[in-house]
Amino acid sequence: MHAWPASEVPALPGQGLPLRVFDTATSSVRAIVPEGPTARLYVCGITPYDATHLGHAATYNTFDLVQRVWKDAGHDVLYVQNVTDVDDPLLERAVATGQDWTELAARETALFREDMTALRMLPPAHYVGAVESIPWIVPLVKQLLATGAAYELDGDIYFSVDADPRFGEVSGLGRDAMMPVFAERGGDPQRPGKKHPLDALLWLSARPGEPAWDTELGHGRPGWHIECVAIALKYLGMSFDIQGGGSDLSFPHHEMGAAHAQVATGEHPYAQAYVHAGMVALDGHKMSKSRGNLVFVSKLRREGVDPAAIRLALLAHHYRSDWEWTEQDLAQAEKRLALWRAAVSRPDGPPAEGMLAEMRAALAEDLDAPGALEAVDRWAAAQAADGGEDIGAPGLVSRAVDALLGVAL
Ligand code: 5CA
Ligand code: ZN
Repeated sequence: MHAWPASEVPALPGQGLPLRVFDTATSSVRAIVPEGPTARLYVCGITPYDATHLGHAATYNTFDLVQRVWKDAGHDVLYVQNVTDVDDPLLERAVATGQDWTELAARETALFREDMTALRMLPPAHYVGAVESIPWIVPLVKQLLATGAAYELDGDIYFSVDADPRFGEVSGLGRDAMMPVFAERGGDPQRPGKKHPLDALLWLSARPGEPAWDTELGHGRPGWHIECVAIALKYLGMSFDIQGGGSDLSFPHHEMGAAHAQVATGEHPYAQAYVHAGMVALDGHKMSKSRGNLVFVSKLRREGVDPAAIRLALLAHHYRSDWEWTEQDLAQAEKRLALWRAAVSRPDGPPAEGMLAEMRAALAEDLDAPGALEAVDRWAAAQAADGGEDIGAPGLVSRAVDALLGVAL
């Protein structure tokens, strides 16, 4: 499917620093060094049964920063994102609201594109739906069956977690700790007949009233984890640089994805690093479509909120922290945006090269966006205090804020 239009990334003088970022698998901040000129990034996309909320936006903002740091350091970026356009929650919502599931998915995906465009998130080179990836999922599942890593149960096909000696490496969880999380996040540990309770669905045979496709695996539809693996392997190959998503995806989704891919290809690792954004909450609970405690990006936009202010509100929190959205977040971001805009609208100002260096240093060290904002705040405060005579400074600040933070002043 098509992605959304790219906003231009202005060129900056000099070059940014290599990216260091927290990798869940090693529990450490590590330098992520792409093998060649092109850095490869896969970010898990939405399940399109409801509109984009601020939690989604915060997660996509995180990986937008990753791309901006890489580009600033001289890399090309090959970015892939999926859309889980057939899965249980989408089908359940369609039935509950009497809608056609394809129309629901198409409408919410279109709204997501609009939100991403408004927020100036860089688009993926390949934006791929689960449905369109079925032709690559089928051979991958066949390969897992052939190696004995997958088995059939009443027409469904499961991945055997015992087939991967490295299982647990991504999340760092032991099997006892995995159990309740697996049950909470779409797994079926109780199903009788499974070889291990943690075994994950690769393929579901057709259920009455649900969509299904005729394939060599039978009449059915794909499981969730294998969808992302098939898309990532098709467009990025093994050992791509970063597998990204929110922290709720580290287990089971990214753990299973790594296991599926490593067992199917016989290669390791699936990704060089697994990077996870913290969860955004509202009213004391993680914002989630199933709970319904949501603030939608599109609703804020309709109310006339400047998307640049939404983006600044997200950037004010470090990507790894869990945080709660309040009205204050937006009010502070609007105030900051107004100050910055006033500062760059003057014909000259204090030199900004130091600010650029500080922004680069902050972002390269585990995407410290709050640190980058403070660097701009300091420049704006100096501008307000006694101005300066560097006629290039306001333009450089505008370009730096746009190129590195995706905020148009
Ligand atoms: N389609 C799958 C991934 S393959 C999925 O998880 N879809 S989603 O719509 O539920 O979430 C999309 C992305 O937003 C995921 O990376 C998820 O981790 C992230 N996300 C969901 N809720 C929040 C939240 N409250 N805060 C931060 N990120 C969130
Ligand atoms: Zn995914």
